[in-house]
Amino acid sequence: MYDIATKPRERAIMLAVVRKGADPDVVREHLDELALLLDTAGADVATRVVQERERPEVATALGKGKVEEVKELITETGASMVVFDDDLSPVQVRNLEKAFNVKVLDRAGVILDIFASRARSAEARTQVELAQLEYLFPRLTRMWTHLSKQFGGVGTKGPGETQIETDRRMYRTRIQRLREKLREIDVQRAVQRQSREGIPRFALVGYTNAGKSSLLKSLTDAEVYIENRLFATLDTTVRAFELPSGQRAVLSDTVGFIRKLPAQLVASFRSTLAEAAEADVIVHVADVTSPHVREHIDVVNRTLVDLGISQRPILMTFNKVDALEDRLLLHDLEAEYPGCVFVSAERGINLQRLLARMQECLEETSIVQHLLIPYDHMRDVSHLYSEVEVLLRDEVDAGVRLAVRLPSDKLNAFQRRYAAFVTASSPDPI
Ligand SMILES: Nc1nc2c(ncn2[C@@H]2O[C@H](COP(=O)(O)OP(=O)(O)OP(=O)(O)O)[C@@H](O)[C@H]2O)c(=O)[nH]1
Ligand SMILES: [Mg+2]
Repeated sequence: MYDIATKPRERAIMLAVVRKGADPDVVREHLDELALLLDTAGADVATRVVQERERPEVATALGKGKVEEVKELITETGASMVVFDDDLSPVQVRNLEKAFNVKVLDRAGVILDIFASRARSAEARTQVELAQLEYLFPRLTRMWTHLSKQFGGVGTKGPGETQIETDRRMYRTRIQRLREKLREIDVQRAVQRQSREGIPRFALVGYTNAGKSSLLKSLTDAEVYIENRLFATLDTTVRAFELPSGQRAVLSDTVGFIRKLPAQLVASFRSTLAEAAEADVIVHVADVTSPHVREHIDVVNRTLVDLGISQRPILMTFNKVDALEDRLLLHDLEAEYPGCVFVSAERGINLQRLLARMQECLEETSIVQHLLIPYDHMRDVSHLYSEVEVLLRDEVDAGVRLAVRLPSDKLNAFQRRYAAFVTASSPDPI
C-alpha cells in the first residue's frame, strides 16, 4: 500500500469512466468527493478526466485514445499518480501502471490508505491491516505470477515461483493471525457490552463528516476528535448520558460510511460496528447542508443492510441546520422522513427534542413486563436490576412486585428465564 499520507503532498489525475448519458451533476459530485478523499490522503488534484463508454475496457478501463491523452496530461502536470473513481481489476492496475509509468489507484485503494494512516488504536490498526492485505492479496499474487512468467526461469519451478509461494504463504499466515486477533477483540468487546446489559443503547451512524462525533460531544460532553475531514473517527467511543426521563443510557459513535466503502473494510470493521449492531435504537445522522443528503442517506441505509443491522429502529437526525439556507428543504425532508429531528450539534439547537425522540423510539421498541418475586428469591431481584430497567418496585405480602422494561428482542429469553415470576399484568397502572 502506498503510504501517501506521510509523504509531501502529491499531485493526482482523477478519472471517472461513466456510461454514455450519465448525469454530469452526479459525476461531478462523485469526483468532488474523491478529491476530498485525496485531500485527506495528502494529494492535490492536478486535473479531472471523464470518459464516457458503454462499458469499461477489460484490459485498461480506458480506451486507447484516452490512455494516450492521460499520458500527455501526466507529462504536462507532473502528476505522480492516477486515481480512478471506479473499482479497477488487478489486471487493469497493472496494465495502466505500465502505460503511465506512475502509480494507479482506485477509490477503494485511496480509502484504505486513509484508514491506514489514521488508525491509532490496536483494534483499528488490526482491522485496517487485515482489510489491506485482503485487498492486496489478489492483486499481488496475480502480479507476481505475471512477473514470474516474465522474469522467472523456464520450467515449472523457477526461482521466481518459489518466492511467490513463500510470499503467499507469509501473507496467508499474517491474514490468519490478524483474523485470530480480531476474534479476540470481538470477545473482549462482547464482554464489555454484556457489562452494560440492561442499559439502553443508542448508536450514532451516518455518512462520514455528518457530525456524529460532534453530536456525541454535545450530548455527552465526551472529549472526541472532530475534524472537517473524512474519516476523522475510526474507533468506537461509548459514553453514558441521561434521557429526559432521568434514565441512564449509553451512546456510541463510530466510523462513518461513504459510497463504495471497500467490502474488505466493512468486513474487518465488524467488531467496531458491533456496538451499532446491538444498539436498541440507531440514530442516523445526516448533513442537511449537503446537496446530496438523500444519496448519503441511501448509502448509509444500504451499508446497514450489508451489515445486517437494518432491522433496528432508526431515528433520522438531520444535523447542521444552523448552516442551512434553504429552509424549504426542512419541510420536504420532514414529509419524506416522518418523525425526523433537525439539530445543530455545534450550536446546541434542538438537542432536547432529539433526546425526547430518542426516548420515544426506545419506548416504542421496548416491552414492559410485570413480575412477582417471592422474598426467598431476592437474588433474582438484584439480577433483574443489573439486567433490565426497573420501572416500579412494590413490596407486597407475597413478595416484591416489579415492572421492568426490556428490548422486545430480549422478550423470549427473559420469559424463559423468569417464567415462574412473570405475571399477566400489574393490577395497578404504572
Ligand atoms: N455548521 C455546522 N457544522 C457542524 C455541526 N456539527 C458538526 N459540524 C462540523 O462538521 C465537521 C465534521 O464533524 P464530525 O463530528 O467530525 O463528523 P463525523 O460524522 O464524526 O465525521 P467522521 O468521523 O469523519 O465520519 C466538523 O468540521 C464539524 O465542525 C453543526 O451542527 N453545524
Ligand atoms: Mg467522527
